[in-house]
Amino acid sequence: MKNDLKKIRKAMEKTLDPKRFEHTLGVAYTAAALAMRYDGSIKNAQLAGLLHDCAKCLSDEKRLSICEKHNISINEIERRNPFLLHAKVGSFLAMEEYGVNDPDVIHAILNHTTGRPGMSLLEKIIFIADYIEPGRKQAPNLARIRKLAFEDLDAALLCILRDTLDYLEEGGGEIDPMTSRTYQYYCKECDPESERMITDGK
Ligand code: DGI
Ligand code: FE
Ligand code: FE
Repeated sequence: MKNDLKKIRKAMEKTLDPKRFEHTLGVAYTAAALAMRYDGSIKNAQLAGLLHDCAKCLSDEKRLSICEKHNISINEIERRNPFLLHAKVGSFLAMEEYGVNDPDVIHAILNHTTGRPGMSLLEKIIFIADYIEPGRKQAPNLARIRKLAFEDLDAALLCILRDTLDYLEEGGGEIDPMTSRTYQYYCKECDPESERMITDGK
């Protein structure tokens, strides 16, 4: 299948449940808006946004079996929390089923849940759009992070990582080492001015 946005949108409507499809459209449009703000590729933002959760509505068994069949590595945390694999499996399906060959788009799908140290602009945009899209309701500090995302991308990234780690710590969720490494990396990267924006909520 060609990387035609309309075709991929239709394919997502088929493969995702209605709520996940709505979320997907929200991420695609929010990612496009962030790409406009930060001079990124609007097309790639839409493409990665549309595909980022393409493996979300598969069963855990199916995700595990796709990994095993195609030699995709599974760490201990992923084995115990197979929903985390929707990012790895999603990036595989984006290549194999949906014909995506742009490595940046593939990486944006692959790293959209845990992030990674040294993310590209597109990876950051998808990670952030996933958290702030209009359909999201529950996260703390959402209004502030939504505004911050259009002012200082790295500050928004750090805020999301910190809130996600807090949420996992409070709820007893197992933390993937990549999520903590990403947070630590961006703590060091973030300049003091951004740090002030995060803590003051301005
Ligand atoms: O697929 P979505 O729900 O749209 O969003 P997502 O892929 O970012 O997944 C969000 C969930 O992933 C959220 O509940 C926090 C969780 N998460 C992020 N990093 C980790 C994690 N869960 C665990 N157990 N460990 C992590 O390191
Ligand atoms: Fe996801
Ligand atoms: Fe998502």
